[in-house]
Amino acid sequence: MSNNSNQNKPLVTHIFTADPSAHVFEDKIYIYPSHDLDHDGPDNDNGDQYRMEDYHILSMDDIDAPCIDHGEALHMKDVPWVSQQMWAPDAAFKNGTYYLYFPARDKEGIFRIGVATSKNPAGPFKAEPNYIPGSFSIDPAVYVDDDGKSYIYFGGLWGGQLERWQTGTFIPDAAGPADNEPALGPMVAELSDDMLTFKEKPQEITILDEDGNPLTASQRDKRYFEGPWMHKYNGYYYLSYSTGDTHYLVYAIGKSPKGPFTYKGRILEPVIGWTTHHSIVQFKDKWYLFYHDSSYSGGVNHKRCVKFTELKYNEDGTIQTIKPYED
Ligand code: FUB
Repeated sequence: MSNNSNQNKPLVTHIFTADPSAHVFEDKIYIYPSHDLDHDGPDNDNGDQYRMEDYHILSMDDIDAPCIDHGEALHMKDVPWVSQQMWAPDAAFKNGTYYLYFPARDKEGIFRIGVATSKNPAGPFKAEPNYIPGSFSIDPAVYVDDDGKSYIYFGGLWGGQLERWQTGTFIPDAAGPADNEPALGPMVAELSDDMLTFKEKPQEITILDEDGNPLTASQRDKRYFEGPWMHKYNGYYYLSYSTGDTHYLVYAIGKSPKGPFTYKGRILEPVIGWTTHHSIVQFKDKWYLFYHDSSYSGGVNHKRCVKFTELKYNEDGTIQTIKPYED
């Protein structure tokens, strides 16, 4: 599977990194990861072990070029509304400005999504003083469509708090749907032209099985858990995501950026470590999956390393499943 020196290896080893959102900006590959804190605290289902405090942006001039760490691009001490846990970010470019979208807990411990701006894809970024009004949960991913419209996708179960927003307000002890009920989908909203606010109330995305029925909460190897990503291939919208507690990266295809989407299959089999989180990007004439695992720390869930590998399509537009540790 590896045909150049960088593939399937940790891109950097001087810091722990995760949740890589890769983009081609200024003809280079920029990677916007989480920066995992190196601590030996306990691990739980609420994700308390993911105590990240800042972001470092990485770049590669070419797919086989050295990966550069551009240093601290944003720290939580410079974001007035944040109390802790700067989780998986994404970035977008529009109107000559780079935008960094990031989830973090506010002063009440509720996950919100913030935005910061820079004229340089590597930062440093300056955060807006408050989180995006109406934002909640985690894992923002922003897609700028060919017509110039931009969409933000977000949401994560368990520690990501998505279950708690089913009524539109935060219910601290709300449970998710029963096994026979439709699974919760990720949220989507069109962004305003200045990319700093939602243009509309976020709506839940429906993911269907191949018979046209919504995936149910019991279909844990297929249903949405966290880590949405949007890309377009041959005119179709591909929504990909993590199934969380079953540890797959999977995808669904639709004709509209807001869905509905039909489940199509797996992109990546489970990696070392609990979480799996990715992005998909075209660079020159090839497509790449950026992902992470916990291999470099010997399997510690919150000490992860970002990697990439080539992603291939079949003639019918389906994606070939990647086995992360097989050549
Ligand atoms: O990195 C913290 C959380 O772990 C992310 O927000 C999730 O997607 C999972 O990777």
